[in-house]
Order: sequence, then structure tokens, then C-alpha cells
Amino acid sequence: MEFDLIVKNGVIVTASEVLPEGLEIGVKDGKITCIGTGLPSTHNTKIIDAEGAYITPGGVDSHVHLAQANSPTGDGWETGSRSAIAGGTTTIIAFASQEREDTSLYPVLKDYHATAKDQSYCDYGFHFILTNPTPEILHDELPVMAEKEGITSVKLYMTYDALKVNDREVLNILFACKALGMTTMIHAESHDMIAFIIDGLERNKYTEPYFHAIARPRIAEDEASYRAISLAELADAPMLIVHMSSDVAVNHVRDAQTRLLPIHAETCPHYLFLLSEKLKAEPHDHFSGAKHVCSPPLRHDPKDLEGLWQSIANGTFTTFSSDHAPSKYDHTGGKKLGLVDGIPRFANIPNGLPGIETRMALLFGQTPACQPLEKARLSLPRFVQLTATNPAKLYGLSGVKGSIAPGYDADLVIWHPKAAGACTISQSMLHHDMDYTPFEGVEVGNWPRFTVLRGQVAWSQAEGVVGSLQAGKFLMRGRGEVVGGRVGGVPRGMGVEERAYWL
Ligand code: DUC
Ligand code: ZN
Ligand code: ZN
Repeated sequence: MEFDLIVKNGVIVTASEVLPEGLEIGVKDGKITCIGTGLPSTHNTKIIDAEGAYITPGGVDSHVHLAQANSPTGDGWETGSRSAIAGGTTTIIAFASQEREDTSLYPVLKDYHATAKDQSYCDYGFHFILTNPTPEILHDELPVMAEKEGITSVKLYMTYDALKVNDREVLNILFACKALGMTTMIHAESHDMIAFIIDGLERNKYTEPYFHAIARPRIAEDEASYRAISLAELADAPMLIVHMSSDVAVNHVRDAQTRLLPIHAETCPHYLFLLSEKLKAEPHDHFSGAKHVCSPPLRHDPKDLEGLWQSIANGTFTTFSSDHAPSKYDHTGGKKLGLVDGIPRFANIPNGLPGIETRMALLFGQTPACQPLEKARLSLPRFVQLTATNPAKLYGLSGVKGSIAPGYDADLVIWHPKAAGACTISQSMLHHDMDYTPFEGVEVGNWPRFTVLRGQVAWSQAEGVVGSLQAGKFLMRGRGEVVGGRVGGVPRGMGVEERAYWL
């Protein structure tokens, strides 16, 4: 066989092991066709010498907001996917969002396809955000989405007036998705607790950005996470709780997983690296805390970070996503919507942080590749599970994305050998269309030297983004895999046959 590409002299990392040094990856027609030694090359074969560096699967970022109507100043597909590829991510799954007045998902999907087509440097898929789950949508449209359109996951919100669904609707969605092998993602924060606290803060004129973190306490995430898990348990349906920020809530996930429920959890870089002090005003800018407004909010205590790092290491988290949800800071349509007649009003600040490009390096920097063993927060295989293999499995891309193995798409991150890639994150080095990064000044021990998308170099740190804007293709996804736990259990306190009476 004549290979199109051979990557030599690397150390391949998979979700289960670090392979012996010196194995070569042979690529033909965009697929990994073999891993071995002494692979034959011809004058047509491109050779990349990894020079002893680690090679990990191209990142799968399964929580990304691009071209969203409610954040018009953030990234669209071109700049968001450019930023992804420059940070080692080769697949993104972004949100096609149903507005309350949308009574069908077909136009939503058509519009979202139109924004992404030929506008992506990396491969992509869509999740639906459901805000109006009518019986027609659940029973007539979702089956078509799953079986014909390749969309096998939905996200729900338990909070926000414009987006929230009630518990009955959550149940309806869980049952419908379970039947179709779709994964239900849920934003778990208690709407009424938060609304009550915001009223009090506004009455008492505590409206600076920092009070966003006071308005959404850990107990609000704790209560909603437990409720979401209980609803999933009643429905016997797999679920992923997105962007978990605090160990208080993650404990419910751990308990559920111990009982073998198919409950999955996601966390994001900002919850592992940043604290709520970032929402306080800088001396020269009383509104600067708005840059760090996201929901759930950054937490107060270094112990919160520590608890989440433990759940990264011990397997509780299934995925590590960016939740790239960008709104420009210095823009009256962005974060400065929260400056009303010059007065800060945190409740008006758009929620969300940019982070699509920094996700991979931030986590890789905490592995033994960049840290002495006693300081490393996670192993290299765990890095691969969280950033690529698990999201690919959970969202129906098994066998195609997220692994370095024959038959998979040749999506690779080739890191710098040893410490050659160490850098300090700064806005000036990034490729998003944003005016800040929340990780300004954070040091990382390495950065992707090359990102390879289906056998083509799309990012070279020496040359920049070298892939094409039309390179990214839409991914028709299959049924999601239950990564942890299993369906078929009996909810706590119920008899084995009870469900049969009401199903
Ligand atoms: N939820 C998200 O998933 N992203 C940004 C803000 C939010 O509430
Ligand atoms: Zn959310
Ligand atoms: Zn999000």
C-alpha cells in the first residue's frame, strides 16, 4: 500500500495506553490504515517527523456555541473553527437552537446548516437546543433527525426564562430520546432559587458583575443536578449534565454512577482554572469582571477547583468541553449590554466565555507530559478519554473520531517534543474573533505543533492555519453510546414491574 502520510518518531497515546516510542501511523485517503514500524514510503508520501513528541487524537469539543442569535458579537463558523483547529480540535459539536416560537425543527436545522456549510476548518455536527418540545417535535421530528439527519443529541435548560423547560417536559424529552438512542444534555441550575436571589440583589442595589457569582450559588446547581438525575432515573435514560462547576453537585453524579445509572458529566476549563475573584473589578475598569460572567458561575474557593480536579482524575467526568460561548467584551451588543446608562447590571450581561482554542493545551499541561509525576493532575490516557474518545462515543462518532486506530479518521494532534511548546496564553496568539481570553497569563507546558484533519495538516505552529475553510464536513452521527453505567435499572424505591403500569 502507498500511504499519503506517515507520521514517524512519535509516542502515540490512546484512551487506554501510551504506546511504545517509534510506532508509525500510516494514512491513506484521510483514514488511519495502519500503525506499525518501517512503513514504506514513495515520493508521493508526506512524512511528518514527530521528533519524539506525543501524538494524541484530534480533539472532539462537544460543547460549542457558534453563530448563535443570542450572542451576535461572538464567533461565527469561520473564526470559531479556525480557533478550534489552531488549538488541536478537529471536531466540534455546536448548537442549533430552537426559539420558543419555532414549532418545527426543520427550518432551524436548515438555517444552521446554511451558516456552517463551507465555513468550517474542522469537522462538525449539531446538537439541538430544545425550548419548545411539542408532541409533534418529539414523536414525528426527532426520529427523522436521529435516523436521517445525523443529529443524535439535544440540550435542555432548567433555567433562563427564554429557554427553560419544566420537569414534565424534561421527562417527555428523556423518554423520546432514549427510544431513539439520543443523548440528552442538561443545564442544571435551579431557576427559581436564582430568580429569587437576583430580585433581592437588585432590590439592594448589588448589581456589579461580581454579584453574578452570588446570584447562582452552588446549592442552585446542587438541587437541579439531583433533580435532573432523578428524572433520568425515572425515565431510565442516559443523560449528561453539562458544564459542572462544583463538587457539591458532582457528588450526585458520583453517587448515581456508583449505582450504575447512565449519568454522565462534563466540566470545562474555566471551572478548573479560574475562581470568582475574576469577576471583581480591575483598578482601571470597574466593569472588567463581566469578561468572566458564565453560568454556572466561577466558584469562590480553591477547594472547588481541587474537587473538580479529583473528578477529572477519578473518572467521574466523561467529557471536558470548552463551552465556547463568546460575547465580545468591549461591545455594546456584547458584555456591555450589562452597562445600563453607565450602571453595571450583572443580570443583563450575556453569559459565556471563549475557550475553544485553549481547551486542549490547558488540560495537556496538567499531564505527566508537562508536569513531574507527583504534580500531574491526570494521566495521558485520561486526557485522551476526556478530550476525544469519550465525547466521540457518547455522541455517536465511535469508529470514526476520537481514537488513533486503523479505520478511524486521521485526526491527530502532534505536540512539541518535551518543553519546546511551553507558552503563556495571551489574546494576541489566539485565532478567535474575540477581544479577550479569560485565560490571559496562564502558562501551559505545550501547544499543538501540528493539527491534522483527515490526513491533511490544518495547523502548523510554524506556519499558522494552513487548512482550508471548506475542509470541515458535516458529520452524520449515529446512536450515542452509554459510556458509563447502563440502562435497564429500577429506580430507587420502585418495584421491578412498576413502570409497566404507566408506560
Ligand atoms: N449555558 C451554556 O451552555 N453556555 C453558556 C451559557 C449557558 O448558560
Ligand atoms: Zn448551559
Ligand atoms: Zn454552552
